[in-house]
Amino acid sequence: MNGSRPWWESAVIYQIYPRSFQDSDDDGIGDLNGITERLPYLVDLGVDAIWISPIFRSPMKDFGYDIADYIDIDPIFGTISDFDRLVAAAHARGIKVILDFVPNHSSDQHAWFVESRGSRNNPKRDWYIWRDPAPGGGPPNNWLSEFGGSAWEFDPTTAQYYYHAFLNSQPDLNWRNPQVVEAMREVLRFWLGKGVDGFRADVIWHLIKDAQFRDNPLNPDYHAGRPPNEALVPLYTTDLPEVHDVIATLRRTIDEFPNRLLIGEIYLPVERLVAYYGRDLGGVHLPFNFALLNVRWDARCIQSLIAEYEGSLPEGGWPNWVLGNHDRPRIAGRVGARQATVAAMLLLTLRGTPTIYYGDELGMPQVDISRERVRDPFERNVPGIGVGRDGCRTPMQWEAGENAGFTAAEPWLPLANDWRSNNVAELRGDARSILNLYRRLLRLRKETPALSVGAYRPYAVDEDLLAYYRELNDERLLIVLNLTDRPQALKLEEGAHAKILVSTRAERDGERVPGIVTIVGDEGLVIDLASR
Ligand code: TEU
Repeated sequence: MNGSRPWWESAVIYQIYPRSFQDSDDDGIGDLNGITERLPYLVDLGVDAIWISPIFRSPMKDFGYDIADYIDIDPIFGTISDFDRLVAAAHARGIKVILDFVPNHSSDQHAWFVESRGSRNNPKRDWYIWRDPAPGGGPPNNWLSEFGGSAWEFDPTTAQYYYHAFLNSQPDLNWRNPQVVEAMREVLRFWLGKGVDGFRADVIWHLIKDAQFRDNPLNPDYHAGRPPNEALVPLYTTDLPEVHDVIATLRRTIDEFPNRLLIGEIYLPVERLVAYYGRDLGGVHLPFNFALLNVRWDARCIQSLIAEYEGSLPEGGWPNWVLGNHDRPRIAGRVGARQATVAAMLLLTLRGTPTIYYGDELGMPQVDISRERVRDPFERNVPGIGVGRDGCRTPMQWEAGENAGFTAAEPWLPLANDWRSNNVAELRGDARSILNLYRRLLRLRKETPALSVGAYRPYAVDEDLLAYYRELNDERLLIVLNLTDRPQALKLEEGAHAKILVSTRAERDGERVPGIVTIVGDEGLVIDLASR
């Protein structure tokens, strides 16, 4: 259908947070065999690829984003043979597998770091970032950790500090050292050789730090209630020009294998984000576009961010959209259950590769986590200002039975309150459910090239209503999204013979629409304009 396009341009990615998807061995934590068991669900849903958050050997201080061995599976998740079985089973069902690659930092338990901290002159010393104390004592400079406090940890064995952008158990690797680069390329080759279809690279804009270790400037816009690291502008710790050379090297490694995808996790304003496509598109294929995670839920704001993003893409750079992930509040929590259906239609009708966060297809809520059940180290370090990430990581809600079918044991995080009614089994049987909306939209995307790869063109916008075209050859679709709970009306172009293909309210599917289309509250429509 799409000729020579790479597979990810028309694909839909589904993010699995493996601890919370499906437990197969009754320890209350999800695992690889659990994912394998649930592949039929993903096929029925209609996604093309899964990205699995880290499954590698780890002390789990940051739930897998602290890796102690890049080429082994953590026993909590299973074994290498479980992994091989998962990849084979996914591929047999036409589902691609994307792994999480965490290059910026390892665990302090990684053999490389254990060696590095052992002595000042050991061969791995320069694999991490070691500095003397400041002349008067104390940390070498003012750099702050994302998870609170100084980014420097004093190590008494050698009386130097090491740098950690996140937890002190997550020392940053030194990407200015070519041996580190080579070791990490070998890690990529290991998994690529096992047939994985790509990687999502964690905090890739962090890889290179200022060679002179200059202090970061104060952030004049900082205010209380924001995470403490935002008191400084990360001028000398992130998004340095040299990072693009490192990424180009990683990309060349990916390209040693055919048809593999490199996604970069990058939180930056759009004009700096798009630089990560790289010179001559030799950077990451998809720099994750997180603009929808923070946008005000207002049609004009959304339209202008789409316009800004579309207008900033480099020639040939393929767009992508993200509505939720394991670090940010759930979409249903942000905009409410009803608007979550409109958000789903937005995500799946914009131009570019969408990533669905597990459970958003059920409208899973943002869960309030009581103090005793907090697991997230970010919340523990910086309590009480709402940075906690547990609330968007609660177990997948499969059925009305014990623990929602997620586990036979006590789940590692509590289930959301609504699991008895809001679960896959229940929603799959209800034609009007958000789950079936996701399924219908995914099917329509697959059948309609205008939706998956067609052009985007704005049609109309006011505070309440957002409308845009998706077009390819003689296919013309109009997407109309009502961002309010009040009815709206929209005049179509003259002479249109229009038919509703998908409504967020299933009962309107197939309805013919006259010159003026009415949209009920919290409704979104995909309208076929070419049909006669
Ligand atoms: O997150 C990167 C990141 O930018 C975080 O600081 C994010 O802003 C934060 O979680 C607040 O929402 C990645 C991973 O996705 C996250 O889970 C890890 O904890 C972090 O890197 C360190 O590896």
